[in-house]
Amino acid sequence: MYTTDLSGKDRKKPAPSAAEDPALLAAFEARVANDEFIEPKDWMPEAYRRTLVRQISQHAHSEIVGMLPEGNWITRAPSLRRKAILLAKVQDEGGHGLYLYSAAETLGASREEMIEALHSGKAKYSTIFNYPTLTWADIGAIGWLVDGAAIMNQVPLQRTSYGPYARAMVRVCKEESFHQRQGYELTMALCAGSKEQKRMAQDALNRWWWPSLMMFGPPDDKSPNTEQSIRWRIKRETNDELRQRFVDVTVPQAEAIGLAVPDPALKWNEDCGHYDFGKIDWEEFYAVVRGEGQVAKERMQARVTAWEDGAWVRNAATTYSVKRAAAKVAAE
Ligand code: BYC
Repeated sequence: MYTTDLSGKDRKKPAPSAAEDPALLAAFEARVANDEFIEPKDWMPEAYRRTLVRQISQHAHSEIVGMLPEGNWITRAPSLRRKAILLAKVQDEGGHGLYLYSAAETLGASREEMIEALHSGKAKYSTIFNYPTLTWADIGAIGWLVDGAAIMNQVPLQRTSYGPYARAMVRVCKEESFHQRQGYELTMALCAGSKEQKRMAQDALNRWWWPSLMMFGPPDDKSPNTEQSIRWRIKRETNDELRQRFVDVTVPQAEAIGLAVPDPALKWNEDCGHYDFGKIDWEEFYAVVRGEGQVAKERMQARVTAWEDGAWVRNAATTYSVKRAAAKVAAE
């Protein structure tokens, strides 16, 4: 049986669904503290459900919008091998979005509601996808840095307290690991190539480094959701903890291929065993969250157009399933 600590403890019987009362709340909190998974039919506080719908749907939107910057380069990949890799990766991201929308649906959110919230600008998605992909080296930087940051954040989510979200993350993390490696391998190839190719790789690192650090969210003392989400074991580590781990892992990777991280304040701190790094421009982060990112409008327009152009497919699938159900009833 799955549990969030993966240690095989037996799960208690699901609590009955009922109005929120202190005894149910105490039982729920005890289960979470005991590292048990909460499942869709279990009783849960309304605020826990809302927090999960918010985070999981934002996560799903990020995967779907995140297909756009890389999709932009599929037809311009420099070789068949690179094109096949990029196609597979972008397709994986679509799959991640679908598992995540399904996980949010188990909490009572409808797909239409979530999509409408994205298209109307009510729902957030990761700031990182509001930056443009200017050169082929950006595809390497996205895999290496953006998927690298994503996996740092998602590995702990395999042990998040909500079962469907945690289980979706197991497969997502396996795929993200391939994504990160293909991005680093692409960047390595550029660094081992001509001067101009190495310059492109450095330029991509310069543009994607700081936005990648922002992906982890605001600093802990400015993060309104972290404390409660950690208590409910939705988040297993804080934004700053994960950001620091990303910096510690990624700086040696840059050095190994001869790239310079664009941060003059970056310095190994012997005393604490971590890198110290410079100040993040939080004004830029909040501006991008507000929808002022360089390509934010373009991204949303692309999503709305895709949704509208795909209406006939959804209608055809719905009509077919109604016909099949009717035929099954008629045959019985
Ligand atoms: N961008 O209290 P906080 C991928 C918002 S895609 C925009 O710390 P929380 C990939 C936050 O929502 C993977 N908004 O919030 C795909 C909150 O606003 P609301 C994406 C952000 O939720 C394709 C407010 O700021 N990964 O891998 O405790 C190609 C205060 O923040 C951002 C996920 O979605 C941001 N970066 O923590 C390649 C991971 N950061 O909702 C790759 C799942 C914060 O209160 N999500 N905000 O209005 C999480 O782990 C958490 O939601 C976060 C934020 C760590 C992101």
